[in-house]
Amino acid sequence: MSFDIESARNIFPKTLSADVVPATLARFNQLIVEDKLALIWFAYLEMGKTLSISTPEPVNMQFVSSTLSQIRLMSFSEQSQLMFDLASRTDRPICRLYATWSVNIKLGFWFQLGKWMEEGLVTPIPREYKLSANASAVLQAIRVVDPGQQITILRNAVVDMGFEPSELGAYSPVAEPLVAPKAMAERTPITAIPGVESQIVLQYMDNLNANDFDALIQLFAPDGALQPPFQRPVVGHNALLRFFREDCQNIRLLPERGITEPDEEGYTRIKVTGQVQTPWFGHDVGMNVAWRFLLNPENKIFFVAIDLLASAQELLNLAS
Ligand code: ECH
Repeated sequence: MSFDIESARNIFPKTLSADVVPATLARFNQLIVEDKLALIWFAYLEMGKTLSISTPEPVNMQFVSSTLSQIRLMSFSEQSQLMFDLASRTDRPICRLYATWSVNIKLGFWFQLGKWMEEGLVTPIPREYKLSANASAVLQAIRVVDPGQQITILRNAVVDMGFEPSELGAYSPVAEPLVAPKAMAERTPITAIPGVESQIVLQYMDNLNANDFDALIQLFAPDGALQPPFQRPVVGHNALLRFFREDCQNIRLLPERGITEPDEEGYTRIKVTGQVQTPWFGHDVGMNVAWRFLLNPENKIFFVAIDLLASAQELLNLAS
């Protein structure tokens, strides 16, 4: 039996991913819009006490700056309405525009609004706002998960706002400008991952760490796929290149250990566990992840899934 993408998704089925993330988001999505916004605000303030978030580079904010200035000029009630509409995915131009932005642009947009809310320049969430019992329970659920899971919940809540991209029609996606790949002399290659001999896997990590997406893409089979945490696989070189350029700049992969297992018909399964850092939080948050690779007989990546792990103990689970 040769693999297809659906069957490849099931390699290393004993990997425990952080199901608490989609479960908490599903509960969040049931809340009324006022509660959603207030809950994110309270979660954000609480997390800000232990984690520091990096200010986005001005060049990355150039595409949202006119929208942000427009919002600053609005009255408080217009600003509230706008946030309400974004969170409830109302059909209005600004929500459609938001849907064309890459993940990091959306996060940068809210980052700036959050700052202005703190400064009182954009309507704040009233301090006396009382969350419903359901919303308080969701906030409590967020408090008790690890920081990597907390920021993933926040990120995914922000991604889903605005408007349904598949209903936009033709549009040009807006992403941060591309940074140049790191010069060879400045790279610190990953020399070894215990349990993993494959040069392809090491090169995958090194190229991603160096923002060298053209080299990275060459490691994949033409019909190869990558499945980000809690998402459907991204399939084929064009879609992968677009995904890497839009969503994967300046992330840091810190693989720790792995296991290699031959499969049928010349395929090889490799599982690696370790940590990932996002430029938003740097060293403050190490997300515990697994990479589940399936290499084809030509030694190309046919499939790789990235899972956010249920717990730090899962870093040691290399069972197939
Ligand atoms: C305020 C109140 C009103 C409503 C809103 C507000 C603002 C909220 C803000 C939230 C900011 C949140 C942020 C979250 C950042 C999360 C980043 C994450 C990154 C994970 C990356 C991973 C990468 C994995 C990958 C690997 C690969 O090998 C292949 C590629 C890839 C408060 C105003 C909304 C401002 C900044 C979770 C796991 C390892 C798949 C990418």
